[in-house]
Formats: sequence, structure tokens, C-alpha cells
Amino acid sequence: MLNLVLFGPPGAGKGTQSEKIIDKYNLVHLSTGDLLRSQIQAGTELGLKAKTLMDQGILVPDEVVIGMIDSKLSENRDAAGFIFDGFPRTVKQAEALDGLLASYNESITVMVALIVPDEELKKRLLHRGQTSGRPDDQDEQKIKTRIEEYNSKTAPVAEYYRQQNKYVSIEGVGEIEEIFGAICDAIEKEA
Ligand code: B4P
Repeated sequence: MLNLVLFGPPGAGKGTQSEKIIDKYNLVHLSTGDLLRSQIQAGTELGLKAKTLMDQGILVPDEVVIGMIDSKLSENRDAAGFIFDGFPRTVKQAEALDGLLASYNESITVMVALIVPDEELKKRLLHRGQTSGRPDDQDEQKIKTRIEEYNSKTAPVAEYYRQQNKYVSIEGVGEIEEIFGAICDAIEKEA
């Protein structure tokens, strides 16, 4: 089983590259951002709570996203593998994911981190905000908060995987196809 964590700050290209990776490797795509946005759209209680935080660029509580991933893993027992996009975003989430996968005798194969400078992230997110309708993409202060959340809570997750010798970094600036090629090389080296 190929279990990939696609990692990087907001706007690094995780969602963009995930689409290409799932096609090539036939993986189940688990994006916590997408799962939360579908809860918001469905108007669930969880969605209403998450919306307040997401609109401000703040991470939602660990228990909420861990619960969502838990149920998606159990719904997809026949999968060839998973791509975790935007998850784990805290060390607590990373530990929980290891525990959930271990209960299926599985583990993370590799974490691929996309490296993109802050100025480029801001530019991409504001550009997407012109068409995405996402409140968190439309305001410079919210984007700044998301990058701060990443630096304080999410960046330490890279070290968690580095200690397991599963961390690979990729330059995330450039042509989407070239970045995809570099990700595929990293996957095939580790798988
Ligand atoms: P996410 O939905 O994960 O959104 P994101 O970090 O903004 O990244 P995304 O994948 O959408 O963007 P991409 O880089 O592909 O999270 C949103 C919010 O949900 C969080 O702030 C948080 O509140 C909550 N949340 C989600 N998961 C959570 C968790 N585990 N724990 C707690 N809270 C959680 O693309 C950005 C733009 O760049 C696109 O317009 C794209 O076209 C462009 N782009 C991509 N690659 C490019 C390239 N090479 N060159 C130029 N542009 C490029």
C-alpha cells in the first residue's frame, strides 16, 4: 500500500498536485480541507463550528479532523493507498494517524513537502480568491494568519517524519508538470 502525506503551507500546491497523483497511482484522496468544506456546505453542526475557524484562517480542533480521517479510512478498506492532503497539520494529528494506520497494519510510506516562499503563497491565494469564493483566500490578514498557523503548529510535523526517515522536500515553485515529475520521482524512490 502506498500511503503518501503531501505537505506544505497554504497555497503550496497540495490540492493541485493531489489531483494528478491520485490519477497516476490510483490512490484515495483524503483532503481535510475538502472534507470540512463539504460539511459546511451540508450545513452540519460540525460544519458550522469549522466555518467560524476556517474563515479566520485558524486550524479546527484536532479531534474533529482525526475523527473524519478515522471514518474515511474505515470506509475505504480496499484502497490501493491514500494521499493525505492537508493532514496531518499538527504533531498530535500525525501521532493519531500513525495509530489509525497501525490498526490496519499499515504505515506512512513517505511525506513529500512542497517548499514555497511566503510571498509566492500570498500571491497564489489572493489570485485564487478572485474566483474560488473561499473567504479565507480573499483577505491578506486571513492569509497571514494561515501562514502563522502553519509556521507555529504545522511546520513541526516535518520534523516528526524526518525522525522516521520519511521526509522528502521538493521545490514547489515552477511549472506544475515539473513539480509533479519531481513528486513522482520521490514516490517511486521510496515506494
Ligand atoms: P486546505 O483546504 O487544506 O487549503 P490550503 O492549505 O489553502 O491548500 P490548497 O491545497 O487548497 O491549495 P493549493 O496549495 O493546491 O485548508 C483550508 C483550511 O481548512 C485551513 O486553513 C484550516 O482552517 C482547515 N483545515 C484543513 N485541514 C485541517 C487539519 N488537518 N487540521 C486543522 N484544520 C484544518 O493551491 C493554491 C493555489 O495555488 C491554487 O490557486 C493553484 O492553482 C495555485 N498553484 C498551485 N501550484 C502552483 C504552481 N506551481 N505555480 C503557480 N500557482 C500554483
